[in-house]
Amino acid sequence: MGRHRIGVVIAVVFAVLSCVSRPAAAETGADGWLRYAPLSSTARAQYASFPATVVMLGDSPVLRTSRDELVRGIAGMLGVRLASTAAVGAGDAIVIGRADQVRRAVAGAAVPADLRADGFWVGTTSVSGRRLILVAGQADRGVLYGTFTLLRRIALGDPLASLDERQEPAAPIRWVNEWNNLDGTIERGYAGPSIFFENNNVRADLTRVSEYGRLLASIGINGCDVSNVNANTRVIMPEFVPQLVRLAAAFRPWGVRLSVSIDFSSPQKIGGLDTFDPLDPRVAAFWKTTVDRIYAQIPDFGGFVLKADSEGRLGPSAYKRTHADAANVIARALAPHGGVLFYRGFVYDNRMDWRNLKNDRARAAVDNFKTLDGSFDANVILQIKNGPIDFQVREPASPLFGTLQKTNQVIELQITQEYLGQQRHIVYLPPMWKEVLDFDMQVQPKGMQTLVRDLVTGKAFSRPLGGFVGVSNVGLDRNWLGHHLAMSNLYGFGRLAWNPGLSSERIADEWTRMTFGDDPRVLKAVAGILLESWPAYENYSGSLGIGTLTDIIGVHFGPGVESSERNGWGQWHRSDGMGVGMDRTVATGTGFIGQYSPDVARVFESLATCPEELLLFMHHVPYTHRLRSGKTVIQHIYDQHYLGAEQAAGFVSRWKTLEGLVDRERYLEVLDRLEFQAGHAVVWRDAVNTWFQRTSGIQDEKGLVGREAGRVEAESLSLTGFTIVDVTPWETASGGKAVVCDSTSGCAATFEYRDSPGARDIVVQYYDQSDGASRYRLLVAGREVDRWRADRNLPHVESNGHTATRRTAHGVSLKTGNLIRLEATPDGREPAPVDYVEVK
Ligand code: GCW
Repeated sequence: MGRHRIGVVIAVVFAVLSCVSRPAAAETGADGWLRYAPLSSTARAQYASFPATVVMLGDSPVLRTSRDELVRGIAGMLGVRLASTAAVGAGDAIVIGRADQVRRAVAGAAVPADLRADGFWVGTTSVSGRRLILVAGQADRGVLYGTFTLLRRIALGDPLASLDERQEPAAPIRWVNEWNNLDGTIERGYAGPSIFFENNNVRADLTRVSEYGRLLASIGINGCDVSNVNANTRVIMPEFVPQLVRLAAAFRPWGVRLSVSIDFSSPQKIGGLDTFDPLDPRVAAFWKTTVDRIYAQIPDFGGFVLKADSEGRLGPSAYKRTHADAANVIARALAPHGGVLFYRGFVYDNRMDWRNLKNDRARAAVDNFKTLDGSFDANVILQIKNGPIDFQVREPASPLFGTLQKTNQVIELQITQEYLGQQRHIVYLPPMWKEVLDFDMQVQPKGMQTLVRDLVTGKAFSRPLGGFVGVSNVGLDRNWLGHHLAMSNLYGFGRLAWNPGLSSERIADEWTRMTFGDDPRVLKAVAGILLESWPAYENYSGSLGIGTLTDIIGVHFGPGVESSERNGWGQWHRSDGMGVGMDRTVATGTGFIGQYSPDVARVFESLATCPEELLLFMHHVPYTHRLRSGKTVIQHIYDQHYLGAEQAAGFVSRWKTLEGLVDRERYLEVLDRLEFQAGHAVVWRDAVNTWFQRTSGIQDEKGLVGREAGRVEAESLSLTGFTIVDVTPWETASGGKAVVCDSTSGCAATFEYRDSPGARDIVVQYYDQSDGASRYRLLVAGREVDRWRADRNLPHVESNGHTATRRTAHGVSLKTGNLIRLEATPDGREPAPVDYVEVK
């Protein structure tokens, strides 16, 4: 056999093999919801007469992307390889192009003449016996969005026969922000290093950026700020601009405009000036030169995001100038090029005196921006976080949305789960976002609703620019966000930015079908987990509007109830021996409630009408205050934490019903995260509950708090080599203490099982610090029943609420009198810490 023939044979064998094993190999999560998995034969049947040709009218990078995506999607889902042509011919076809072109090419097509920016129409028509599917965009981007919509319809198994759909986005701004640093790290990123930068440069290989552009385009996102709002001046320096050119090029075929974050002191830091005073003409000249230089190389550059006078960033206050002065000087440089300036509303004093009960960080946004309404230039957009504090598990809608009427605004939502479990917990966010978007600010004349979504889209006060910004922070992890299920949040953000009227249920259903297929058992289990996940997380991390009771001055992950108090950061919940909550009333508190319209304020101000999920955000009440259920606040706190932990445990059992229905890789990876979450929910529950029990001095009337059945403290076991240590904060260890091992040859803790014989779960709570990978072995009567390494890469180097982790050995057969032995070997600086063992 000649070399050539051997090559052919190998290629054929390889093709056959890779075909056979393809579904398994492909499921890394890299394609997100754009898997284009083959449709089931029943679903495929209804597309039996699908055209085999795509006609692309006109030509541009975005049109080519649209066509190629269509070819890819149809090949994947229907197994049809579309032929591509440039003109409508004799047979059936899918025709894609701008509305004017489609109208010209297909006589009588019902293409609307007045599509708004980014809008499209998809429909079917028949011309002299030929069946045509038409995708007509207002401009190229609309064609792309229309194409993705057609593909989604097929993926969801919708019939196409009577397709006649016009869509336009709710708002022009649908952007993501990525808090990426130039060194490749990501602030509040939980899925690996940056896809954009490494070693202070743009990465050499930008494949992942194009792939990200594809995901973004598929949900209608049209802009991306790639650099951290805690900005690095280098990103706009002349020598860096050619690198930005490469990023813009990677995004361009997907209709995503590039933007970067800027440092307000740049004129001084990199411009050679002795000032960055926004009213100094030399400063204006610096911004103009800088901006002109960028646009000369990136004509479709989007603009800048600016965080000024916030968390240590320099801003206009250095020169006693206003936020409007600061925004406008830069906006004026951008305006001639069509660029926009996002000015962040997240401005507050982080050195507030906590002793003063009238101080309130929640007031900051309105206090800072109210008087400036109307003084921003037309291309300035105020970027406002959904709530007045900072992405907590429950906050009211920021009153700033209703305060600004002559200023463009966008809502900033956080897709990355900074305070919400950092993608180690599943928290499906559309229900939370929708509560804010659907909140009625009541700032228009009586009888008229002023929903937050109509304020941010610009509809309520006819503002030309408005919309949605999502802080996404995807990383190099193949599945983008670290947790396969977390992609539902990126998907949900885009879908809501396009149409905030969509329901959370519908979004969850769409996403699940495309991500995991349409088996009804999968749909039910996944929807169940997603829709219950925010309430569950709220239940175990901080209910009644108290805020996420995490270590707020640290990594924002695990419990740390007291960290909010007695510091200048203003995330106070003001729990003391008598009561809990921030008094934000006008009558006796900080007056924050008075920042809402009178009708809204009236509801929040009164204990009788304040929604209970926001009770402790708005009021300080005694622990014995009775809720509408008749329960006291303190008992409610205890009970909700038990409920939340149970819900998280339920996610594991629901997911387990999907074994064999979901591909192995994603099944196991999701299972691993859900099991961690269920364990960490217990950590949360116990930390918060024991803290409140000790602080309030009021016992749990159900007698559960602090008395977990079957639990034995590590410090009470018979220890070989282990030493007993205090854990800080105390509530993050059962009994406040743990044991650690300082001997490289390992330590052991043993105890005798005294209960009745049977199959039991043995739980070990240990601390998985990030500075080592200790090894553990669990033995019963000398036989190993479990072994593991503490290598989860949790975000801390100490034993505390961030690193507390539970490991369960299921169904271990125990006899009365068995010796249970835990062996532990430290690694690096991690001393194999153990908190307790539980037999259940
Ligand atoms: O939530 C806080 C984060 C900071 C972030 C800041 C902001 C980028 O903890 O990491 O900084 O908000 O939004 O500016």
